[in-house]
Amino acid sequence: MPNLLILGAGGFGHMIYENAQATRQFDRIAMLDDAAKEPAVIGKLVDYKALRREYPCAVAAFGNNKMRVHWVEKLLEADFVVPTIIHPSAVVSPSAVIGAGSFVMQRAVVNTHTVLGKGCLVNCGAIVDHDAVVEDGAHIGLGSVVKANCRIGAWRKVEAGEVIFAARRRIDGVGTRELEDALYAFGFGNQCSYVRPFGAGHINETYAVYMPAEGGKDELRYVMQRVNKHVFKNPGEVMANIFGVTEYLRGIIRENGGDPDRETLSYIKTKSGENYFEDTQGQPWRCYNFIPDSVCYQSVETPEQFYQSARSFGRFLKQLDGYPADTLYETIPKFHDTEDRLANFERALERDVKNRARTCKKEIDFVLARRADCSVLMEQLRSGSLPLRVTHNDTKLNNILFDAATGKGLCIIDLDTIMPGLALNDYGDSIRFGATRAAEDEPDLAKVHFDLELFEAYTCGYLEAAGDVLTPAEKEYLPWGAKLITLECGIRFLTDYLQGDDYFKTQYSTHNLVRCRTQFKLVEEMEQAFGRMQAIVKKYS
Ligand code: ADP
Ligand code: GN1
Ligand code: MG
Repeated sequence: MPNLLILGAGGFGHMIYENAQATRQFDRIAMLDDAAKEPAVIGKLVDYKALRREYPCAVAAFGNNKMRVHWVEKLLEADFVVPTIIHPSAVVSPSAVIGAGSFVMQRAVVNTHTVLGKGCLVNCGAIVDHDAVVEDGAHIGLGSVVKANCRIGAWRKVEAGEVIFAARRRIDGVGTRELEDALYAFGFGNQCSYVRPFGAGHINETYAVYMPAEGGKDELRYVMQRVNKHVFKNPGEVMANIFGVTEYLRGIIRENGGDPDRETLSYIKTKSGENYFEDTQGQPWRCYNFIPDSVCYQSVETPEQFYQSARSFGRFLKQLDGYPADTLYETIPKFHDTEDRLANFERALERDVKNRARTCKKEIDFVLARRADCSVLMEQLRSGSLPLRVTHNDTKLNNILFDAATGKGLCIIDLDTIMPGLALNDYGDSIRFGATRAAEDEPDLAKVHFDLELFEAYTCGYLEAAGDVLTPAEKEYLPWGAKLITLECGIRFLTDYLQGDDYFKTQYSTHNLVRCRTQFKLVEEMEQAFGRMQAIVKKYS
């Protein structure tokens, strides 16, 4: 065993002397001091170089933080081995990295992945928790606590009994205190590389959350969303539905040999165990795992892709066939009650708060001419000829993720509106958005057409996947589902336009009116093609 030289023979030096003895790693231990006279002191500090051969190991036991680091550096320069002295009663994680000449005293704890620089002192009973960084020469005082992920600067003294909380890092892409609070609430704040806005929904605010990955790259790992509280008045109920349904789906997917981590969303609870986080403004935030190697499309590219989305939505209906519908909250009351949507429209028209009715007379007349249509499915529901099922209620193409490798539908997203509803509405909403090559907000109506080839692809996929669940009456009314949900959606856009755009996100003042017009153009073309739509449905029933 080597001999050890301790520089400094004050009270602290003597503690280090005892601790070095307790480690049983050294043979002879001697001290250097300019003032103290006692048998263990064999010379002055300036003698250190001359003693290197006899004492190959040396430490600097000075209470002054800067002086301790200064001497550690001099000892290293002079080719001494400068060991760390860790008392046997201290608990030091095997993953902790501790620099030259640092001391960990009796009953101190240095936890997982902690990094200590050189010449540090973790005094008796102090705790340095996981992932903390303690820079050169810092002194962590008696019985103090440095909490996880904290950084203690060089030469800093943490007082006895003090508790240090992690200061927040600045995260790239985070522009608001609320988003930052949400990231910390879900436990990503300390590692997160950056955040960016994500997706193209009309309702929520969505962010992609990147984390450091192997090879120094960043990886999209989580999706963080601020739920629109104006639309969803009771976020607790929305989240209860979502946790209930996704956990149920996991079981079904597993039973069928699928991959529950890819085929349904996995929502994450906050660090305090809540299923969403409420920020200081009362806005709700939630978070789920991003599904790697998945793609989300804003418009249909090929009939095959639309067919695949139909299979997915059909399968979704089937998977939820046994879900206890009475446990679901109605997150938006009367969501697809077309008669109620019509009544709201008529109220908005009467009030005309923005004086916009004069700019959309044609669209208003379009609705008024179809007032009776708004009751067609509602009457079937009331008479019991169409059943209530657990439905998604917002089945447009950008609410499904595709597998990037196979091109098949992978996972249904945007589960806010899962409620008891009509299967026809789910089928119809997919047709509304996807059975056309034009965007929902295409301003040039000459480009907006209802596409029967796409209609057929979807109908085929939906009936293949869900045909055995649907009743003959449901199948018969599928074309009505397509036409009425398109009319209803147009009515909703028009209502929002009349009310001043306080529901759907808009980019310009007539955005909702432009959206309404595309919907009504599609309704008109569906009306013209209604017989052919019925024939196609029949072909696949
Ligand atoms: P909204 O109610 O605002 O439509 P969504 O949950 O549908 O909220 O999310 C908005 C958009 O974000 C989606 O349409 C999609 O474009 C994108 N998005 C959300 N989650 C994912 C995901 N896991 N992968 C890819 N895109 C996603
Ligand atoms: C909204 O949330 P998002 O963008 O997927 C709306 C749907 C409309 C759709 C029109 C909760 O869907 O009902 O059909 O816009 N969602 C809600 O594009 O109102
Ligand atoms: Mg969406």
